[in-house]
Amino acid sequence: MCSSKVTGVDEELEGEAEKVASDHKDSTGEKSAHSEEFFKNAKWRRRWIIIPLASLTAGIYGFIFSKKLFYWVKNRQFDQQKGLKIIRISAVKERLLYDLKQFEVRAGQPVKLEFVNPDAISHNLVIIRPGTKESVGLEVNRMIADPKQIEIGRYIPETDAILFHTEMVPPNSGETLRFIAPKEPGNYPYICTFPGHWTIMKGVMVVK
Ligand SMILES: [Cu+2]
Repeated sequence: MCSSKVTGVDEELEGEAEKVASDHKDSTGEKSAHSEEFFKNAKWRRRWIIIPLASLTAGIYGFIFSKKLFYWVKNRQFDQQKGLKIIRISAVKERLLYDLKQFEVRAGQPVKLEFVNPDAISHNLVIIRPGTKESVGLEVNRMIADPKQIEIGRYIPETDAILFHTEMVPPNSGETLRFIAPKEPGNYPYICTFPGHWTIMKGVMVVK
């Protein structure tokens, strides 16, 4: 009798263990299904961020590249023109001067002007209409009095007197200007509009 009672208890315990095991199995299975879903969602969330970001980056680089390619082709076409005049002008180190004080071009001639600045400060090269040196110079002086313009540091006044110009060229760099010489013959001054330079840093483009 005693033994049958023990057997009964054993059976009861075995049943409980099986139930616990089965519960555990269920809960583990559910948990793993949840985890899978979570990781799947995270993966998609990452894709939804990465895909537009990658597309945007590719678009920006594509735009920059196509713009550079456009100007490269345009400049190449310009440089292959018949009768192209190539002029090279350099700023003179520590002298506030250009190394070329005068050059000649034909009216309507394509001109490629390579300006280099080996000096320790910035310079530019601004080609202006005949007889406007003083008025452009005074405009530049006015700009120097404006702290905002000094912060911008460009010193290119808004005036019809300016025909062609480089930007302010930093030390040890250069900029190339490409333009068609004016049709009107005359003496076209070029000046540097860095504060205080225009009165001495100058030259003349003679159009014949
Ligand atoms: Cu200068």
